[in-house]
Amino acid sequence: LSSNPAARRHKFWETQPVGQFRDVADTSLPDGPIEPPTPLSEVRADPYPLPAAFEWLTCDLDDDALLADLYSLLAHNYVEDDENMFRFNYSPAFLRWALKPPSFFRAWHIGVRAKESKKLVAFISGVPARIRARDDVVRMAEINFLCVHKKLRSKRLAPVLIREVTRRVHQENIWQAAYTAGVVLPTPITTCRYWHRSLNPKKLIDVGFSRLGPRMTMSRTVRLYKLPDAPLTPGFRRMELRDVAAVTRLLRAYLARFVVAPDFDEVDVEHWLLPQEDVVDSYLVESPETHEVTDFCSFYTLPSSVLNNANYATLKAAYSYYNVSTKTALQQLMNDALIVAKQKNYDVFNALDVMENESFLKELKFGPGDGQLHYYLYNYRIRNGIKPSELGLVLL
Ligand code: NHW
Repeated sequence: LSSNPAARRHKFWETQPVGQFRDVADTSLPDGPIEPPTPLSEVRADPYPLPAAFEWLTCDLDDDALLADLYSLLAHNYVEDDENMFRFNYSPAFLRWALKPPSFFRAWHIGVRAKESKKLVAFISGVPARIRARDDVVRMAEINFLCVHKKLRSKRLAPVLIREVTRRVHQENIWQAAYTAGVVLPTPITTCRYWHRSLNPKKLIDVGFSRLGPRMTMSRTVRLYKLPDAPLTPGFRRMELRDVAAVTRLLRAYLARFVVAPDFDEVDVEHWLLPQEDVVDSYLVESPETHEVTDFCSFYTLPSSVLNNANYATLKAAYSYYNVSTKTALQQLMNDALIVAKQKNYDVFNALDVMENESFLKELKFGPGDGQLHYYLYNYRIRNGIKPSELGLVLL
């Protein structure tokens, strides 16, 4: 039809309670739920039908064999960059962390397998979250890891997976969801960009992730991205269990500034932010004088497989997660985050232009990436959307 995404038809999405492109100009529509909840007795009781050769499988991620199957489905079929040079390679430990937060629902870990071979061929998941939109804290599902095996693409399996997860979310009396995607669907609440900070520029250039700048040599490039050997801020240290209360206080006060943000309590902070090797890392500044925790930064670990390169199989990437500065300038705090990521052998540090990240990206030598990340809410309208800097939510 047109290269304008808003002009494209969406046979599935046009049937769903999401902001529709045709309503964008209608200022009479109120913020908040698009449809009211239906009585639980009216929620469909049976799973949606699948093509005859397939069956639903509620996944038990404590089962190592099942987790290995999920890992492998995603490692071979999940998100690639536009040029098909890299593919996300979420680790099994990461998947367990991402999918089993406090009060998770096993029924929301939804696989599809071939009846005969029992091979896992598709997946979608949700986890519960409390997300605040303006003054309204809403129970939502965060939907992620939607994946259909490459051989089964374009057969309208994705809408069946989405309807099924929606049904199972409704069964818990939850009527809203949050999700992100690289594709444009009706209708993003905001559109963000990834920025990338080289830590190992030589490898990034070798694998084709980045290019040597004009009039740059490799040795000048290596020098440009060089970082100190150890963090610079006095009192900068790894977060520990005993810090959960202080970090929760910092984070709650900070996230209150954004239009859309998670409503984290201590139980959430312990799960989502307490360091786990090669999954999530958090650091804070404890004042050497008062022992008060004044600043906090965190990143998660998401490697990418390097497709078709003779020298390297994976890129080790850190993704900026939640950061709070009250005493240490955000730029200095993030410089220390870069330094620890470099110490831990990450190749690149990525960050979205959400929250106050714009204030340090250029200064700390991040460069803009080519992909965009669109944020969506299901059954919740935010008229006119928001700016990336008004968004306080990072999904994995
Ligand atoms: S985004 C990552 C999604 N995964 C990948 O990109 C992996 C590689 N690709 C694939 O596996 C993070 C397939 O291409 C997928 C589509 C499975 C993506 N979100 O089956 P068909 C998430 O996981 C629509 C939503 O023929 P396919 C977030 C598309 O617009 N919809 O396509 C997930 C079209 O509908 P339309 C997507 O290529 C959020 C229809 O699917 C989509 O074989 C999910 C075509 O289906 C995407 N990323 O499979 C929504 N990609 O109306 C949650 C395509 O345009 C909503 N589509 O005709 C909330 C639910 C809970 C509510 C609770 C109250």
